[in-house]
Amino acid sequence: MTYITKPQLHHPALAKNSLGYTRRDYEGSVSTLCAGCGHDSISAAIIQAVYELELPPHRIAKLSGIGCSSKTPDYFLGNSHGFNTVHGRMPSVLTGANLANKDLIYLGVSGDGDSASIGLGQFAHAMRRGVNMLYIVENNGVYGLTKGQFSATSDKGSKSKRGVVNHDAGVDLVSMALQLGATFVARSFSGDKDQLTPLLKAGLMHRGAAFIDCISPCVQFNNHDGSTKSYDYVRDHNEAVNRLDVINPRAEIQVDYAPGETVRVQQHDGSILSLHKLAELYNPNNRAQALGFLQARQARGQVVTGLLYVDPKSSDLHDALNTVDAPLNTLSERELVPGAAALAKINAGLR
Ligand SMILES: Cc1ncc(C[n+]2csc(CCOP(=O)(O)OP(=O)(O)O)c2C)c(N)n1
Ligand code: SF4
Ligand SMILES: [Mg+2]
Repeated sequence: MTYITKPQLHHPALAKNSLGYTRRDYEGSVSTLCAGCGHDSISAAIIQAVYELELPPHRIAKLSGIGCSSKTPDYFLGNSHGFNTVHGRMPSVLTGANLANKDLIYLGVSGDGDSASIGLGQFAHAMRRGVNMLYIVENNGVYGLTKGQFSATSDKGSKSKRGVVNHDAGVDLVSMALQLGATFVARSFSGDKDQLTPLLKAGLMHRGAAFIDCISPCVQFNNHDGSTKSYDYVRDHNEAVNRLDVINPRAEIQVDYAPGETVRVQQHDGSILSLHKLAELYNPNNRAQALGFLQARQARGQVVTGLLYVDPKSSDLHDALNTVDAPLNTLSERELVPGAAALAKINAGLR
């Protein structure tokens, strides 16, 4: 929470999207995070992505847990729905909200402590159920808010600011998301806005569980030699598998691509992901190969970034539950409580 208010006036010449909103209309309050924190760069990329997607702010619901990362939804999308939940509990609250109103676009924001430590079970079940959302972990390898303890994503052998070595194996949320059945899995870096912004756009438009693990250096507690989540380490070890463009269905679809070098994937809403291959033979439609590729590169000390896996035929929890088309929160009491005769018919069908 910040008490510094932002001026409401916009420069009249600021560019507007087709809804008449400027980029500033998607901002939130002034950030209170440390200057240089990677999380602020992710907030800036989210604002850019939603502005470019031309989404009405009232159609978005942002939910988070507890941590510096989970504070960030206060700093973007100030006119959207928001719920700051309990530490590690964002996925279950988001699942409930999504079941009640499937018409909103859900953005879950979490930290590595929030998702890989206390909230690991919640993360796992949201992925395997295919909750329709974009789930972002702002991964700095530490508990930033509580002063820099190792988190479960800290790599084995990495060092804390005071030189203490982490002896525990790190949890890799990207591998977990792939194994658990997420239908859109990516990793990016807060310092690479060109890669991150289109990934956010594609993830927001994806139907099903979309997951982005975003390495986001903590300048206060984890940006030193010996850390594998520092700005220098990620810049030196970044192995991008592809570059992504997202073409909105509203815009005229014009893609300049050379066969063999670009993969085009159409999403449910009609948007087209145009993937420019960088890593030789990298195929983003093969879950098993994505896991193998990740592990092989990880063994070489590389941080693989880009869109690692996407299922173009993805489905979500509502498809699995076969819910009605109308959002459940719009149904009347008569529809929700159909009476004794309807209940008797259902019971008879189960005998
Ligand atoms: C139930 C509960 N346990 C512990 C805490 C203390 N706590 C607050 S934030 C946090 C860790 C945050 O780490 P992370 O999710 O990585 O966020 P970061 O601050 O690094 O962005 C902890 C342990 C809490 N708020 N609630
Ligand atoms: S403590 Fe670390 S994670 Fe928290 S705001 Fe500062 S730099 Fe960011
Ligand atoms: Mg953290």
